[in-house]
Amino acid sequence: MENAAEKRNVVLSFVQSSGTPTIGNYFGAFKNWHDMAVENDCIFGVADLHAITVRNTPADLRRRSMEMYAWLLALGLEPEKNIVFLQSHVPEHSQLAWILNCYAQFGEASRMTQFKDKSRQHADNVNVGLFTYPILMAADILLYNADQVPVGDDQRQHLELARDIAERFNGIYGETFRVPAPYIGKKGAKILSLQEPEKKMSKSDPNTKAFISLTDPDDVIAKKIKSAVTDSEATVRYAGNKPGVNNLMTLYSCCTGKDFDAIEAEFAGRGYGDFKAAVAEAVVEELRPLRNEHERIMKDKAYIEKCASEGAQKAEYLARRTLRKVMKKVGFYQV
Ligand code: AQP
Repeated sequence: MENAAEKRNVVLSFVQSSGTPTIGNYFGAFKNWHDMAVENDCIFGVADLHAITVRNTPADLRRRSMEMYAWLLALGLEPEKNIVFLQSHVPEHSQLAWILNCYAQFGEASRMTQFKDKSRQHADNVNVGLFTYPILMAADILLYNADQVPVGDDQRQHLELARDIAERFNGIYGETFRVPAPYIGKKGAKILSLQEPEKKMSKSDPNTKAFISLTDPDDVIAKKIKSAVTDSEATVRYAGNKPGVNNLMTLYSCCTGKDFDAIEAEFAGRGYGDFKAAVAEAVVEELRPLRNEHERIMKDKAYIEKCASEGAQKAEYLARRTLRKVMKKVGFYQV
């Protein structure tokens, strides 16, 4: 991948196959991935190992992982030029995660807000995997010496931990890992729930009206936006006490490229009905080509499997090199 004459940045990011991706995943992550793939060496993965921190039906997990992989292809990430693969196909992720577990502190992992949130959501299944999720994420990143990791705002804390672990390990054993930098997009880094706009939109939210899936048909998108929680002021303006309207303005801005001042001017003197209709139309137009491309790719399972298998081979080659180096430094006896 690397051209000897010109060193390109390695950009890496993953998405869990914990459901159908939402417009939160799309604006917070996928769109940046697509843009960054032009000028960087990119590694994109379906984090299916992360997805088992909550209970799944095996057949559902298999289907969702394949569908998620197809979304990465539908985004145009070009598996011939980039590495696009499924995390569970490369065992080095789990192997490095174990080693890094021994270089992460219990106190650090306990501070992760996603662990606290998910422990509340899944009080009947607070498993150790949920707790060590950020360490596996650190392994995902550090295996490939990523320079930049484009993520939504919710992953910022996990990325900080990955950086801390890398620096700690380098401090003990000498330069081993590249310390990755986060890339948080200026727009869409935190798309909020349509029903509870104090919290982020999530694909695993039990309330399906809270999120827009990339597979939602046009009329469903329009209905969900129409029923989005706003406020009683009936004025389209961006303000601290209007999370629902701010969120819809963000969506509209992500789709149209207009800034908040322009949006306020466009809807001055008009109510939320007009505004929501315009947001719905913009979101529908933004998602339609992607959804069509996904439907097309999903009909060609052989192509999906060929890409996934080649992607795993390329990823494993790089991952094995890093893991070997790490094992040597830690002191494992090698033959
Ligand atoms: N609401 C969001 N706004 C902006 N970015 C978001 N991302 C997720 N939700 C939003 C970003 O999408 C990328 C992939 O996320 P993930 O699937 O690996 O994990 P997640 O952050 O836990 O996403 P979900 O949708 O909330 O999944 P579940 O419901 O399974 O927990 C990441 O870069 C993330 O920041």
